Amino acid sequence: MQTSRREFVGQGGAVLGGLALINAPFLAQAFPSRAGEEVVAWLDQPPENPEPGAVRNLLRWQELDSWITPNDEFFAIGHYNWPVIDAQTWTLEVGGRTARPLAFTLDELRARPRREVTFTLECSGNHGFPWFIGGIGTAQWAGTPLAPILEEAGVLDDGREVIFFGADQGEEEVHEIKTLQNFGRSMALADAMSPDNLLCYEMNGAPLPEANGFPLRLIAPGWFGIANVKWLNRIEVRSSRYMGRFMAQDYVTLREEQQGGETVWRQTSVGRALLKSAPAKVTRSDGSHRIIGAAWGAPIARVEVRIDDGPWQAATIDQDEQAAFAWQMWSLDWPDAAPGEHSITSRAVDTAGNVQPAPDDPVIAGKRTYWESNGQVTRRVGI
Ligand SMILES: Nc1nc2c(c(=O)[nH]1)N[C@H]1C(S)=C(S)[C@@H](COP(=O)(O)O)O[C@H]1N2
Ligand SMILES: [Mo]
Repeated sequence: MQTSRREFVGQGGAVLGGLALINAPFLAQAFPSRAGEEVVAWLDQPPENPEPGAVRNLLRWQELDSWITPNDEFFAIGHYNWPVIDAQTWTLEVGGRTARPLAFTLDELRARPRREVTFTLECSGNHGFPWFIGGIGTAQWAGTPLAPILEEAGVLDDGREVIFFGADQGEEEVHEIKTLQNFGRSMALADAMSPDNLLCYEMNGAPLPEANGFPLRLIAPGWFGIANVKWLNRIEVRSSRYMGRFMAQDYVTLREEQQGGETVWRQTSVGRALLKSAPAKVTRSDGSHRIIGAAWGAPIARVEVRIDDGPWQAATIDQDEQAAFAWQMWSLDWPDAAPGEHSITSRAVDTAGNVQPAPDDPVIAGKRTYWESNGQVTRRVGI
């Protein structure tokens, strides 16, 4: 793969040892690190993952040391089974309300125009539970654009929704009627036609790992994880709204709002990513401390950090590794850290001036379900 990364240079501009000479693409990332630093472990470590069958390999924030998450450290979520697919016999079907139903082999998709996107994939449930704070990772995804394929299929005039089906299946029950269904998620036709969407077969230069959707998945940059359907084998255009489990039951945000003194309930399907940031780790080097974190979900203008009840301080944003849909690393030097326990909170501000909401912001306080938990994250550390 192309590794147009700059040399392994710390934020101060010093080349660290001889590492720059080693051709190891995922070591060679800029990251706000200092030679000889050690990580000060968080006091509030997340509890053990209670759902190892469905959720794997969560990011361990304090071990974060690269902009790109290596494939073997990338989290994975499978709500049904974890299909192992034979790429030789697998095909992608495109049909429904289309003039020309199409089918593609993996080789045929790989022969089409190739595009890459560096995109931070976050599960919308991330930070919804104390144990679930590592459902996030950033990869360079490669594939072929979706929109030209829908154009070739010829969406009929009444086609309004595009459903992406995975090969994984599970039992669903509606009014005591049990059915075996494939994982499915839909998008409005206009959203599906976005030039950003890729039919993705590669992750960080390697074929998609099985856990991340081999041989093909949708990559929908700017959308929460759930939209990025893995083990994709059928794309279906329909004239009516798709109301499958992962659109209309799970991954539904229920929020209380006050409108003119009345309580109004807003119940929405999880959709686009939201502005967010989190402290990743605190490091110590020669007795001085530094707070390092990430911000994502919207174009980031700045990140601010608060220690205990102190003032919000502007963090430095890494200018070297930036991409429209990827997280931004930031850091704040903490030279005068006093011994004892401290809390660290970060908040991101996007280029439109929106601020990542505080826990008591109505948008967070009025939210009843755990999805889309983009409120400010506080961690505890002992100095
Ligand atoms: N077919 C299928 N696609 C899926 C899922 C799934 O269970 N089945 N899980 C979704 C969820 S909830 C998330 S957060 C992302 C996670 O992608 P990853 O496993 O590659 O990290 O995949 C999404 N795509
Ligand atoms: Mo998810």
